[in-house]
Amino acid sequence: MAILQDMANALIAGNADEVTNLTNQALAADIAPGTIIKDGFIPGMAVIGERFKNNEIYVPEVLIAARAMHAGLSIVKPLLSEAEAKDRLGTVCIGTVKGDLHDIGKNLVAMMLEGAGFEVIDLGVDVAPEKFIDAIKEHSATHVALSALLTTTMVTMKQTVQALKDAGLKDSVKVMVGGAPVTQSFADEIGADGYAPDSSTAVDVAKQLIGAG
Ligand code: B1M
Repeated sequence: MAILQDMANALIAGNADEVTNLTNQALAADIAPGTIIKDGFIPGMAVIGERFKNNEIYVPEVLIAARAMHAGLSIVKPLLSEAEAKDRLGTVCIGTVKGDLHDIGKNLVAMMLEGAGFEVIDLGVDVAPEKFIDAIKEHSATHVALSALLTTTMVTMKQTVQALKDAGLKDSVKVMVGGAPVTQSFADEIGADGYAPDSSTAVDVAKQLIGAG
């Protein structure tokens, strides 16, 4: 649909006002909230992710595009909850591990997961293992997603996975890890169930882990 392509283009251009206008127009034209996310926001963010990966754009452009996506998401999110609450794929508790304050990538992963139909509980940055454990219990989470951007906080990631094991939660929640210094072999080493190098893959991995991919 042309309006969704326009929306993706506006998001890529970082034009939050245009994304807002087009989102309202799409809703007025009876396009479902989930379709707006799936065929408008996600393709736009996928282009941004790809350009960022290829060093064609840098962090400020990513942030501006993410802000434009948030402008649209804030409109469709309440409607999505109402319309598609029963179809939620699962609940993901996500956070940047203790000692680490980087949240740009984590926020993108959270947005993509949300857009893909997961309920996302964002615990923020500098999240201690106990806080993850409390949130998993409180929200009956199906997944926990840990982000780390520093080689020093990869250690905390390992400690968090161990804390989940000690709390007896490791078998009931799927543990996903990611962040620039994190690799598949590190994920395997610490006993994580899944690793994703980027936010789009994070969605695929989250789905695969519950057999929905
Ligand atoms: Co920091 N920083 N930083 N920093 N910073 C890095 C990470 C660094 C590589 C820069 C460098 O030296 N070249 C370096 C780490 C070196 C290392 O450990 N090997 C570094 C450093 C050293 C530091 C400080 C220690 C600097 C200092 O104070 N001396 C300090 C640490 C503070 C702390 O955390 N305790 C620090 C601080 C900061 C700022 C506050 C200034 C700012 C963060 C702002 C914010 O996040 N709100 C910042 C920034 C912006 C960066 C860089 C430039 C960009 C990070 C970023 O946002 N990338 C970064 C250099 C770089 O990466 N080029 C750097 C964009 C983002 C979209 O990508 O986060 O990788 P990314 O997320 C991707 C994937 O990794 C993946 O999906 C995302 C989207 O595709 N992903 C996941 C991420 N989390 C996931 C979780 C998942 C799955 C996938 O779960 C399943």
